This record gives sequence, C-alpha cells and structure tokens, in this order.
Amino acid sequence: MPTKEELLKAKIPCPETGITVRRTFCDICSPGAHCGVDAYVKDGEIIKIEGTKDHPLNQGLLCTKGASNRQYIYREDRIKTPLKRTGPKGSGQFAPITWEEAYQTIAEKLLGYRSQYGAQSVFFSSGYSKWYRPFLQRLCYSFGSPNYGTESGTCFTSGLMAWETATGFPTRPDMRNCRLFLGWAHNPYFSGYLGARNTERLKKDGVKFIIIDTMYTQTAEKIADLFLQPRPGTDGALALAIGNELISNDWIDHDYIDKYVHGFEEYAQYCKGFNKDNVEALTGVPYEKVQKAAQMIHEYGHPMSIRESNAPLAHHVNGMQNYRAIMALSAITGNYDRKGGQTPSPFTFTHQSAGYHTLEHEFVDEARRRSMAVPVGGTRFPLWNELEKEAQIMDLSRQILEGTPYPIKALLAFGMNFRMFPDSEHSMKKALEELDFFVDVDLFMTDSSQYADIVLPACSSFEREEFKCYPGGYAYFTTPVIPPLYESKSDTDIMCDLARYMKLDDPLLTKGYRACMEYILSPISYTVSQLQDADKPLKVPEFRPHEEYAALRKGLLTPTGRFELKSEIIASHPEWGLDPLPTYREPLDDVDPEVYPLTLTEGGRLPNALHSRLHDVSWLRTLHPKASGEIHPDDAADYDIKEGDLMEITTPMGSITVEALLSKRIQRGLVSVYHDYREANVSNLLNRNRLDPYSGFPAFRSNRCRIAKKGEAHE
Ligand SMILES: Nc1nc2c(c(=O)[nH]1)N[C@H]1C(S)=C(S)[C@@H](COP(=O)(O)OP(=O)(O)OC[C@H]3O[C@@H](n4cnc5c(=O)[nH]c(N)nc54)[C@H](O)[C@@H]3O)O[C@H]1N2
Ligand SMILES: Nc1nc2c(c(=O)[nH]1)N[C@H]1C(S)=C(S)[C@@H](COP(=O)(O)OP(=O)(O)OC[C@H]3O[C@@H](n4cnc5c(=O)[nH]c(N)nc54)[C@H](O)[C@@H]3O)O[C@H]1N2
Ligand SMILES: [Mo]
Repeated sequence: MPTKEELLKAKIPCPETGITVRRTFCDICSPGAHCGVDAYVKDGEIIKIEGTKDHPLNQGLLCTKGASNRQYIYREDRIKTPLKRTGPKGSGQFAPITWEEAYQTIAEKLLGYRSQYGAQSVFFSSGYSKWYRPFLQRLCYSFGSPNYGTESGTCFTSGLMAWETATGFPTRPDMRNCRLFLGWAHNPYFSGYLGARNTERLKKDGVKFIIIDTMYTQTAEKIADLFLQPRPGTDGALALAIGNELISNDWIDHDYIDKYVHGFEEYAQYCKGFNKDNVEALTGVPYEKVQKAAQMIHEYGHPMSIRESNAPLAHHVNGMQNYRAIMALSAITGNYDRKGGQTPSPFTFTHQSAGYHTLEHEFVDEARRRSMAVPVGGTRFPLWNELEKEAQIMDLSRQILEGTPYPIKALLAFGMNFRMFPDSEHSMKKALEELDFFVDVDLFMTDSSQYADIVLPACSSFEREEFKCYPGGYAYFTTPVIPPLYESKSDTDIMCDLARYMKLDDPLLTKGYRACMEYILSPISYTVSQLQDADKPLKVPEFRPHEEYAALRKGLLTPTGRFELKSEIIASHPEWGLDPLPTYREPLDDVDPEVYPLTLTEGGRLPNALHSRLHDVSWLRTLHPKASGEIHPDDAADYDIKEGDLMEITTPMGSITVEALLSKRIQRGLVSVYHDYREANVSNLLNRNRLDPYSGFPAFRSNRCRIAKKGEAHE
C-alpha cells in the first residue's frame, strides 16, 4: 500500500489525500473550443489539471495554453479587490475600495452622464471573452444606450456580414462530410489544435485538400494536395479567377444556380477580368495553379466544404469583399446548404451554433429601444450598421477624441486591451487617457487598467458557473470548482449587480444570472439544475441536425430569398458607395513602394499565445520569449540580417525593433510579426484609418514597411 505522502505526491484523488476531481472547462481561447477540464482540488486550491476524457469536444486532450491554466489563473497580477485610482492616469496608483463603494460610484457616475449627455454617451464594451455578452448587451440597452461594441468588430463579424449579405444566415463548413476541403487561410496547428486533429483524420479518410495561405504552413506541408500561396489580401482576385476558370470550363451547377442563386450573370461577367493575363501579377499565384484548383473542384468538389478563416481574410482594407468572392465558389458549384458543403447554422448562444434554439436573441432584443441614437461607427460603416445594429468598436477612439457626432463620456469595459487597436498609442490608449470616466473589469491588472478610474476584479471560468453549448446539440452548465479568488466576482454577477444599483427598469436582469439563464434556456427540456448535475455536456433532445436544401427551399433571408452573388441590400443603397458584387481592389495603400518596399503582415497566431493574455504566463512565454519578425532568408541576406539579429521595422506610422527569425515558410517580400508584445507593439505601426469600408475592420495583415538591421544576435 502506498503511504499518504506517496499518494499526495502522485496527486491521487482519494479520502486519504483529500484531493477531489471537479469538472469545468478552459475558456482561454476561442468561444468555439472551451475544452473540458478535470481540476484536481485540494483545500480549495487547484493542484493539477487534465483534459476531460468523456468530453464530446476534446476527449481528454488539452493544448499548451490549456495545460497552463494553473499558472494563468494564479497569476501574481490577479486583481484582488475593487480599486479606485488615486494618482494620475497611467501612474499605477490605486487604493482598494469595497464593492459597495465601487458600485455606488459607478452607478452615480453613469446615471449622471445619462442625464447630462444622454444614455448614448456611455459605451459598454467587451474584449475577447464572449460568455457574458448577452448580459452586457442587455445591460447596455436597458440603460438606454445603443453603444454596445466588442472585439468581434475586429475578429469574426466581417465574415458573418459576408454570409448575412449573401444568405442571411451564419454559415459553417460541414467538414466531416466533404470530399474536398478548401482551407482558405487555414492553419489549425497554430490557432485551433482540435481542428488540426480533425483535418488529419479526414486526410486519412481520403478527403482532398486545397490549402491557400500566404505562408507555407504546417497544414500546407502535411495536408495539402494542392497549395496556393497568394500575397496577403489578394484572395479576392484569386477566388474570382478560380470562379472564371470554373465558369469557362462549364464546371458549375446550372440547375442549382437557376433555382437558388441571384446575380450570376453579372458575377460571371465580372470574373472575366481575372484570368491568365493578370492573375499572377495580381496575386503572385501562377495561373497553372488556378487551373489546377478549378480542376480539383470539378473532380472532387461534390461536396466541397470551404473554410474561410475570419481574421486573416478580414484584416485587410478589402477583406469583406475578398471573403464574398471566396463564398461565391460555394454558390456556383452548388455546395451551399448541402451535406458536406457549407451549412446555414443559426447561433444557439454567444456566436455558437449547436443545432438548437435558445432565447438569447429575445433576451437581448426585448431590451433594445426603437428610439436609440445611431451607435458608434454606424454612420461611418453603414453596411455594418444595417446588418449588426451594434457599435463598430473600431470607431470608438475617434468618437471619444473628436466628440462627433456626439460625445462619449464614459466606458464600462469588460477586458480592455488598447493594443488590439491599430495605432494604439494615438487611438485607444489616447482615448482612455481622455475619457471622463473609465471602468475596467478584468482578471489582471493590465496596461489598459492603469488608465481606469475604477478597476473591478473578475474571476476565471474555474471560479464561476457558466453555460456553454457545443455543436452536435450539446449543453453544458458548469459549477465553480473553487470559490472566486480574493474578492473577485463573476462578470455576469457584476452586470446584474450594476443593473440593480442603477435601478434599471429590467425585472429579469436584476434577478441575476441564474434566472436569466433559466429564461434563455426555456426552449430546451433540461433545467439549469439538471444540466449542472450532469457534470458534463448533455445532448439536448431539441437538437435538429442540418437538413439539406431546407433553407434554400424555404427561401434564404435575403431580399430575393436566394444566395445573392449580387447583394440587393447594397444595391438598394447607392449612397453608401459600396459595390453589390464581390469586386476586387488592391490591399496595399499608396505609400511610396520605393521607400517601403516590403509588406508587413501581423497577428498570425502562435500556439503558446493568445492575444495579450498569455505573454505574462511564464510556462508559455518560454516557448516564444521574444517579440519577433519572420522574413525569408533571401530578403534577410539583402539587408545583411542573420537569425536572431535585431531588426527594425518601419512604416509611415513609426518603428519597432524585434528579433529576426529566418524562415523559408514565408514568401519573399513579406515580414510577419506576432502581436501584443508590450515591448514591441506592432499595432503602433498601423494607420488607424486604413479600415475596410464594408465592415470597418482594420488592415492588420497588409501594410507597406521597410526593415533595417539594428544589432547582432548576441548583443
Ligand atoms: N495587432 C493586432 N491586433 C488585433 C489582432 C491582430 O491580429 N493583430 N486580432 C484581432 C482579433 S481577431 C481579436 S479576437 C482581438 C483580441 O482581443 P483582446 O480583447 O485584445 O483579447 P485578449 O487580450 O485575449 O483579452 C482582453 C482582456 O480580457 C481579459 N479577460 C480574460 N478573461 C476575462 C474574463 O473572463 N472576464 C473579463 N472581464 N476579462 C477577461 C484579459 O485579461 C485581457 O486583458 O484582437 C484584435 N486585434
Ligand atoms: N494559439 C492561438 N490560437 C488562437 C488565437 C490566438 O491568439 N492564439 N486567436 C483566436 C482568434 S481570436 C482568432 S480570430 C483565430 C484566428 O485563426 P486563424 O485565422 O486560423 O489564425 P491566423 O494564424 O491568424 O491565420 C491563419 C493563416 O492565415 C494566413 N494568412 C494571413 N493573411 C492571409 C491572407 O491575406 N490570405 C491568406 N490566404 N492567408 C493569410 C496565415 O499565414 C495563417 O497561416 O485564432 C484563434 N485561435
Ligand atoms: Mo479573433
């Protein structure tokens, strides 16, 4: 028999050790994942974690980020109590206050701005976290402000808008049932490890892969049957050329187009402009590869599933139009609303499609008022405003600093990272300095929190209860595995408390998280307690799998009821100056190419990092310790730069210095920099006005730059 010490050392859960295993999930990365976690708890502390073996998503696996959860949640800079700022902004001088004082102050201030400047002068924002969003949105609308805006205004919404324009539905690839997978900017080895596992499984099952990426990635190397390497932001021209090739070879689905597609003739005509004479000059991809792609789509593309990755395709001044040009391939080959193609997937909860309905949208919409002002960004980005009816957060700093069309006085932020914004120093950081009142709710004391008037401590997913849905009809309701650390609270409790302190006329929100979730989940058979008792995701009886052609036959949610290659929403608003067809324009600005001969792409994902939140977690930081920039060895040779040298990258907006990494995976002429490093903030190199006029998205992935050697590797 092992001794108690041995059992403790091996962290064995049993009565002798007092260790218990409790279940929750990791919420560090994308809302789509949230892998199941078994937390080993002793005396209220998490001493070990493992992936949950019978979790339907991760089946026991965890990635590097997930495996570092203990270091993440026990970070030294966790905010311990509510704080109020006592020194100048940015000085780091704060004093602890009680929750009571914090709530009283916030309520008094926000209500004061509401009566003096109107409810729209208060902005309610969210960073990358998604789990609480319907609550924040409802809080905002119940307060009377139209200004709810989130990080999705740089991430996900451009792709969503492209689908809404064409079909009216959010849409996802039915990868599991396809014969050909078109992975457009798809490198799950870095950005979603479960996607990499699924991709490898399909490859073994004989699925064919076309991978289109600006870099020769692990996915290109291991998976691709055909690899195309365009220059950043030229994907629209490439997709239109593939469309042209499919049409001129008559490799399209005429019956499907006749019945379900709108604007084909005009689209086909427009595609003719992208052909063997210009495609290589426009995109860098040899025409033979375009032909080969079209041929593979013809041979294997029934069904064909396309994954257009939201961020790298959207992060260009022409991003949404490029995305629409790629989607068009699904329509002309008859793959939309088809098994193994791309399927309409209405959201179940917080941007996730799980195949059943909840009352999330009712929960938000019933608090929305008709008379509210135009949200921030609504005038500048009219298509966004038409489709999303939320604020486009990319226009927030401008409106704070300029005060037009109306002043923004206060910001209630859940997770604010000013480095998320282009030209951060002069945009969002400056705006935080200028704001009259800024409340930041976060787990950690961040560089942005330094500018807050009040800072509130949020707890992690291990310390709260939370609802989550998963594809395939699953519903999961966690229970806290440890109590909230220090005086931290769950974000949704903070929102509901604030609704009470401000005495908002919202009988549901003021009842708290549980009551709201019971309402939101009322269409499903399980109660919140039943879901919690199960301790793992349950399959909901109301789950309805995708039914081929159902949406097409019923009529899509577009003005014509068809898949609109030519958008009638855009056509009916000529004053917007936007094109109804997925037209193409060059992604780079007109900065002098003689002075800035290279292209800067930034924000590629790293397996060990997630935006700003993991660079301070030491296990993960050691995997990529320095801010770096990747270049092709031949470009490096031109500038006498060697691996590890210090390299200065300059754009018209400024310079940063990073470590040079040489890689043949990157194409010549391109410099790729990872983002959110405090000591080398690449966002500062970007022009904050280089935004996609369709979506308002910034051009993180295509800018002109130049480089210079700044020092030798050993310095
Ligand atoms: N330069 C550059 N900028 C980018 C991008 C890029 O590629 N390059 N990508 C864009 C994209 S796609 C995205 S998604 C965004 C990322 O958006 P960001 O909002 O920058 O993402 P994070 O840094 O992960 O999180 C922001 C803050 O939320 C806090 N936080 C974490 N969990 C919680 C929680 O449960 N509650 C609360 N209240 N706070 C929490 C974190 O500690 C952090 O301070 O950045 C965008 N900006
Ligand atoms: N480890 C980790 N995972 C993450 C995140 C993270 O920060 N870290 N962030 C999450 C978030 S918020 C998001 S939005 C997703 C993003 O997820 P992804 O889109 O998968 O991530 P990226 O690495 O930005 O881009 C994928 C590929 O697109 C290529 N690419 C870049 N620009 C272009 C282009 O113009 N055209 C083409 N064809 N390819 C291009 C890149 O070389 C890269 O290989 O990742 C999520 N997953
Ligand atoms: Mo994102």
